Amino acid sequence: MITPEELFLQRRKFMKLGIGASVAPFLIDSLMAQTSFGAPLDYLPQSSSLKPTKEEHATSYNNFYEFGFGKNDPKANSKHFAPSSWKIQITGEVQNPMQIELEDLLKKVKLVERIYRLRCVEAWSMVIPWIGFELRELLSLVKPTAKAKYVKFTTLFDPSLFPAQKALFSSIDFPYVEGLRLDEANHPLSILAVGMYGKTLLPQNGAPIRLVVPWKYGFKYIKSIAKIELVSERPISTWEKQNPREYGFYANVNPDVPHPRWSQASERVIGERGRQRTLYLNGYDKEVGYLYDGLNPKKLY
Ligand SMILES: Nc1nc2c(c(=O)[nH]1)N[C@H]1C(S)=C(S)[C@@H](COP(=O)(O)O)O[C@H]1N2
Ligand SMILES: [Mo]
Repeated sequence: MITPEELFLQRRKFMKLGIGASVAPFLIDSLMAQTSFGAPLDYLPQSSSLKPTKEEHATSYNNFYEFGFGKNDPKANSKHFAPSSWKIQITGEVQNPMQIELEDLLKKVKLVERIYRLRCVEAWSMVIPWIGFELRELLSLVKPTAKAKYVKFTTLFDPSLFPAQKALFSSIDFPYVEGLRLDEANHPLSILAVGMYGKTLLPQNGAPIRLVVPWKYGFKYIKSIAKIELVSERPISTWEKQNPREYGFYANVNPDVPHPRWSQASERVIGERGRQRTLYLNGYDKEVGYLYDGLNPKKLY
């Protein structure tokens, strides 16, 4: 349990962080304006027993290929990432398409904190206290049409901000693309994060806005989102395109479906000594399991 007092202290910490990334201040304003911040903290019974990974690890051991392939590259190569504003386009099969400044979008949604497990397909894991809002809130603003079956997300393409997007040869295609089925996107566990550890998201973690879907492998958590499209056909995500045998569209965490080159039965816990058993749907079976009734996880990985 996190007490109201602790929340208050967190808010103050948040305020003090007004400097730094230039996209930060509006987020703090919007958080301060919201009285309901933190209300669903105990939304998940298990979240109170989760021990967050040290912030230092979560902000320095990263995957963000736009800043390089090494785990330390995103932190090292994003020092000058400071866009002065951030527009998001929400388009496709929707009744109310919009192009909106993140600052304005955040006035229309309710920010919450969610402590979730994160499991990377590379068999390591962390626990992260996110700040964000439910994706379904944004979807209800744009009103998907009856033809909308999937949500497609695209990272900003701007080589002046993301150095690796300049490279002629790269192991993955840019811009990075991800997707969810519409019912997955509408699930209350799916959030768009704008902060973590009580602070505005840092560039290496996908500033200013990234997806978080805790029952799926980390590569679904697309960072620095510029475009969200409602589509009728299933999008092909970046890693699926790169190697469809190894990375599927669903990417649901499953200890019984090994990666072709390694087991997924256990995970290295970042910042801890040992490994732990990996849980089906990363421990969120009770919440999201019904979404996959009748799907063969060995085929639809
Ligand atoms: N645009 C973009 N988003 C991305 C990636 C990336 O390379 N580019 N890497 C993914 C992978 S593989 C993981 S495990 C998570 C890591 O998030 P973190 O560095 O904040 O822990 O981001 C995901 N989102
Ligand atoms: Mo990952």
